[in-house]
Amino acid sequence: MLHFVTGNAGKVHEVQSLLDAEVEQFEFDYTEIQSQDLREIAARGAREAYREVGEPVIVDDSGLFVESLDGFPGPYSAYVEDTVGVERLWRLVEPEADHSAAFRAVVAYCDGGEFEATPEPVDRGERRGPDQAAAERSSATTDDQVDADDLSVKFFEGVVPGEIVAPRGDGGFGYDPIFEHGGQTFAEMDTEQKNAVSHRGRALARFAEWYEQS
Ligand code: ITT
Ligand code: NA
Repeated sequence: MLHFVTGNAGKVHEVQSLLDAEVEQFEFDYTEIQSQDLREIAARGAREAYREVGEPVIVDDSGLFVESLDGFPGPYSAYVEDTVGVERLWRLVEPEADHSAAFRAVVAYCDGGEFEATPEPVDRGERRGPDQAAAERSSATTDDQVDADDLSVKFFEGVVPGEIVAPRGDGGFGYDPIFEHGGQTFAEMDTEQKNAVSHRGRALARFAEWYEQS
């Protein structure tokens, strides 16, 4: 049985809607280290939770990165939602000329086993300039490196670009009312529509492709 480690019911709903595999929510308060890196946070959570439950686990660490605020709130998105709130984040972005933003999700999987690293494509960067190759790497929507730490963790990432707008819609959770993609806010989409384009949906689709054939 796959355990999804989270206290966030909105995430659970999206994961259960997307994955064919049976998933059980596992509420476990893992150490959320202060880190700029979603991977580090997710990997720590996956290792701790695996040690606790002894069965396969996934952790989703995600965040909203606003261009004009240099990527804020990013890894601090949960803290900012709890303190400042979604409406006031919109007020902060409203006067800015550039409203562009991205949601990012890292799904970390741990089952106590070891995973093969996927080899880098041999032609990476050959037909592209170094700047573009670097940009592609930093905005990579797929990545499945292996952490060299004690317990192996496999990562699946998803990114979705959008715009910060005045709140609209009552679906979803968190920052969904102020994140617009393709003319609709995430809070105006149903779960399937959101999963088809969202950061979490993209990361989970990559995870599912790997998990269901392994
Ligand atoms: P767990 O750590 O227990 O999984 P969390 O809500 O604390 O739940 P994160 O630490 O990953 O999750 O923080 C992510 C923050 O970004 C949190 O404020 C979420 O509400 C927000 N967020 C993440 N994905 C989102 C989405 O799809 N739509 C809206 N807000 C999202
Ligand atoms: Na959290």
